[in-house]
Amino acid sequence: MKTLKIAIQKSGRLNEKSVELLKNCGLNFENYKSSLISPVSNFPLEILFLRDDDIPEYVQDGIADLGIVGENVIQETEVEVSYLQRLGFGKCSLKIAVPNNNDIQNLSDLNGKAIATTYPVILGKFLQQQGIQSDIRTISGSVEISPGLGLSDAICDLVSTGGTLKSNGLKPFADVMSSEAVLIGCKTIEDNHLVQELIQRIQSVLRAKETKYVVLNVHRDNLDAVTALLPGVKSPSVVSLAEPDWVAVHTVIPERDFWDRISQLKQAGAQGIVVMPIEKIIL
Ligand code: PRT
Ligand code: ZN
Repeated sequence: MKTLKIAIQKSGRLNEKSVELLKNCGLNFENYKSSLISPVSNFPLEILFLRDDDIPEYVQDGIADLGIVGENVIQETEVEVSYLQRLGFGKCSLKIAVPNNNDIQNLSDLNGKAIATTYPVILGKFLQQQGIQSDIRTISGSVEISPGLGLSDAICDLVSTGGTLKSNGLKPFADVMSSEAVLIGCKTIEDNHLVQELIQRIQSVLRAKETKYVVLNVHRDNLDAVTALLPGVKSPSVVSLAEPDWVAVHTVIPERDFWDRISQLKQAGAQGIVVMPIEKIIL
């Protein structure tokens, strides 16, 4: 059986979450900071640790079969790869930002202005779509200081908390793209059964992360009202208790509307609500 290769970031913002995800998929490997390649002992897979900028091309060229990288890097390198799975971490947006005390009000005010960025390809396409002609200044880092130094009128950079913009006297002005880490594959790999197995494992981990396991007690008189609020994977499990008028209900609740759902359950008569994390959900 051919051993697959997956490229992940060696160090940086995506490294820890990428390693954690693969480990949660049950893959055993060493995460040596010094090594470039690490074999997985219980799956025909090798992990390549690379700079994130190199990952899309390695995958496109088939040097790695799979990769985990930010969508922003994929779009900027304009590679031909398949998007296999969004991974829900490394979320950020690429934004145009302008100095706080600035007369730029509308996108058209960017005509003729200089915008500094490390994402000239994505920014160029965005401005073209908007019919704006700016002077794109490609720089390799510390984009946020360039207006203060008089090198540009605006910047286009990744933003997550917005703290970097704020501390450099800049404000977000326009959204260019939103991004998160994604699993990509080379064009020929999608149907490979090992890739399918890995995608299923990743999906079961992601599903579990979005969901909580909940056990609660309820008087039989209130059982219908409580179960009406609960989806479960199929439907909630109802278990008898030693106290004949009471039952325990076991179910799963989506993380996103968790607190709303819990307060509705309490109002409907649920008591002793116990909430637990879930490791995996296999459908
Ligand atoms: O060494 P290597 O080349 O592998 O890494 P790198 O230094 O190029 O990338 P790295 O580790 O900084 O980021 C990897 C990926 O994380 C990016 O390609 C994005 O997909 C994602 N990501 C998520 C971010 C951010 N959030 C982010 N906030 N990448 C960079 N930033 C930077 C941004 O450029 C700016 O300088 O953080 C600053 C803004 O952050 P806030 O929180 O102040 O808004
Ligand atoms: Zn990089």
